[in-house]
Amino acid sequence: MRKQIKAILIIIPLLIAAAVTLTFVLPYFKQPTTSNLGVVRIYVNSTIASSISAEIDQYEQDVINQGYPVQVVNWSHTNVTLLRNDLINASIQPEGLEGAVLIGDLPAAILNYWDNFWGIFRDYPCDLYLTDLDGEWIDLDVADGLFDAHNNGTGDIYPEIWVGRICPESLNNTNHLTAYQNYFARNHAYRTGQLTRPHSQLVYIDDDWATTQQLVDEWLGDMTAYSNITCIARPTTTTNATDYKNQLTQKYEFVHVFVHSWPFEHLFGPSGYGAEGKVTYTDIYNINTQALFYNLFACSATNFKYQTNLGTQYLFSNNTLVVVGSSKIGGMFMNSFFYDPLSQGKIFGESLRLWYWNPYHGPSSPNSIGMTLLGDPLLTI
Ligand SMILES: [Ca+2]
Ligand SMILES: [Ca+2]
Ligand SMILES: [Ca+2]
Repeated sequence: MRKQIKAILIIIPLLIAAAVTLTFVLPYFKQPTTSNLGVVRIYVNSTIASSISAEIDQYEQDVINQGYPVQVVNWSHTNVTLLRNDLINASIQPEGLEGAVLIGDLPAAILNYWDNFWGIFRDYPCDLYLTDLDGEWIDLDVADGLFDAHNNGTGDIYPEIWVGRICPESLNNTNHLTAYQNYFARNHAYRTGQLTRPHSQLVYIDDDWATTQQLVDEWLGDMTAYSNITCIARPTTTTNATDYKNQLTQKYEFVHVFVHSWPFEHLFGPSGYGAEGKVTYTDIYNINTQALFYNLFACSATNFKYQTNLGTQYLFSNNTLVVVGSSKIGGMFMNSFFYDPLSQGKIFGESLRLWYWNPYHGPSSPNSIGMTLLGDPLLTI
């Protein structure tokens, strides 16, 4: 007994000394956010807030039940810089910031780029502007209000937070209030286990990304979130508009499609001419789509500034909860950097944020910078 006390008396001062030494030697390490969740800010366009207040109340409670501190904000400013500044301010508060859900028509940064293929400048909304909080965004030609360049600023060009948008207001074929109500109803149903699918994924790869079996195998090798995968790719004639429309009525949980596209239609067949048929936003509207989640490797499909863009049409169709895709020419490469976190139970927003940190197609890649999340970024597969 006496020996033990003696040992303890010797050990305690040693531990204190070690702790004091470590305090001075080691730099401050940030706690992993998974063990101490930061705030989720839910921004609601103030013009619709009262009409969907019951839905927002339920959604807020659902996010609190996930373990996040939640702040609901009614937002009326149309200037995207004010929204970004609000996010920056929230991120430097002691409780930290995980991300934001943008409900209703809320501002977006518009970027300008040179489309090599068509030889014209195009504009697209870029939500990386709202998630990279310490990088710098530059409008070289102040008069046009379009951002042209992105650099490290005081930090880096990578995203610190995530955002997702829930807004049906670009659709002219859908009652917007009903679309919000239905979306939040199925969102709550999914969260409470009343909307389910077999844990399965359709990987649908049209001609130009399925030129060889080896290429198909490379895409499939990165689809790490599901073990039950149906791949339709070769021969290349098996992938076409008629077949794809039929596949959308099947009960997959997740659809990942590779196909040439405009914001408002998919163009099946090689080189983007639609030789194997088109799938328009009207088709998506009319089909009883069954999947809950989509990854659209489909140029400009989530350009949510276009009326009746495909991404928004998918999101407010039947059962859909999340659509990931590109608002410009491009789409997701290095898919395992997105699917690995999803398979580990991370939420969609965080999975897309982590994907941006991949070594080859990060924020400096023109293929990546339009990546957008439509729907609830707090869901998991
Ligand atoms: Ca500009
Ligand atoms: Ca950054
Ligand atoms: Ca095909």
